[in-house]
Amino acid sequence: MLNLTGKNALVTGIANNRSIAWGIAQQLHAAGANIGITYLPDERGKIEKKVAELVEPLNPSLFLPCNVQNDEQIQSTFDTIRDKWGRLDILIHCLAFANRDDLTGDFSQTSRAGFATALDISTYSLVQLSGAAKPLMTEGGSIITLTYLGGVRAVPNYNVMGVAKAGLEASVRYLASELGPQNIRVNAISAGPIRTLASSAVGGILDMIHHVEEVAPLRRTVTQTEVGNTAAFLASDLASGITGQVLYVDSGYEIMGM
Ligand code: NAD
Ligand code: 0WE
Repeated sequence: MLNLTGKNALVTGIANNRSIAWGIAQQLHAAGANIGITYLPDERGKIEKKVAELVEPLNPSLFLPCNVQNDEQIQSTFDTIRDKWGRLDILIHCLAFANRDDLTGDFSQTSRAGFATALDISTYSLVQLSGAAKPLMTEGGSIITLTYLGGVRAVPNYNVMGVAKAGLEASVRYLASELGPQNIRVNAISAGPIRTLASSAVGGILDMIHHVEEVAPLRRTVTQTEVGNTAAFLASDLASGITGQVLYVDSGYEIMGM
C-alpha cells in the first residue's frame, strides 16, 4: 500500500490551484506525508497570501519563500528544514521559466541572456536543490522533477525550454548516479500538456491539448491529480527499485508515430 506517513516532503512550484505542484502536494498529503511548501516571493506579497490560503488544508509545517535564483533563500530554506524537521525524505522540483519572447519564433535567435535564464531557473535549480537536500536525506530519499516531451523531440515554439528540459533529464541521470549509494532516488515525470498558469501563457496550447485528445491512446489529456499520484508512487517505497528514469504521464502520447 502506498504510505508516506512519517515522511517529510518539500514541494516547490505551487503558484495557484492549477499548478501541477498543487496536484502533487495534495496526493503526498493524502498518502500521509508531512508537507513543506516553498513559493516564489513577489514584492507585494500577493502570491504568498494566495498560496498560503490554497495550501492551508494540507497543514504545511513549513511555508517558505524560495526564488531559485537567490542563493540565500535556498540556503535558508534548507537551514530551516534541518532545524525544524531534522531530515528530508522527498523533494519535489516543479518549476520552470523562460522569457516569453523565447517561447515563440526562431530558436536560432535566442539571446545568450535568455538561454542562461531558462537553464538557470529550469535546469540548474534541480542540481542546486538536490545538492542542498543530499546531506538532509540521511535515511535515503526521493527527488522528483517535472519534464516535457519537448526535451527529447522538437516541439514547435518550446524552443529554449526544450534545451532546458534535455539538460534537466540528463541531470536526473547524473544525480541518480551520484546519490544512489546513499539510497536517494532521482526521477522525472514527463507530463502531457495541462492547462496551468505557465502553459496558458503560451500561444496555441489549446490546439496542442485538442491534438492530444485526438491522437493519444487514452484520447484525453492528463490531470494534475494523475501526475500527483505518479509522484506519490515514485516518492514511496513501492518505487524502491526505480531511479534515473523519465516516466511518461501523458495518456500514451509519446509512443505514437503517426
Ligand atoms: P505553474 O506556473 O503552475 O508552475 C511553475 C512554477 O514555477 C510557479 O509556481 C512559479 O512560481 C515557479 N517559478 C518560476 N520561476 C521561479 C523561480 N525563479 N524560483 C522559484 N520558483 C519559480 O505551471 P506548471 O505547468 O504547473 O509547471 C510546473 C512544472 O511542470 C514545470 O517544470 C513545467 O515545465 C512542467 N510541465 C508542465 C506541463 C504543462 O503542460 N503544464 C507539462 C509538462 C511539464
Ligand atoms: O514547461 C512548460 C511551460 C514552461 C514555461 C511557460 C512560460 C509561459 C510564461 C516557461 N516559461 C514561461 N514564461 C512565461 O513568461 N510546458 C511544458 C507547457 C508548455 O509550454 C509550451 C508548450 C507547452 C506544452 C511552449 C511552447 C509550446 C508548447
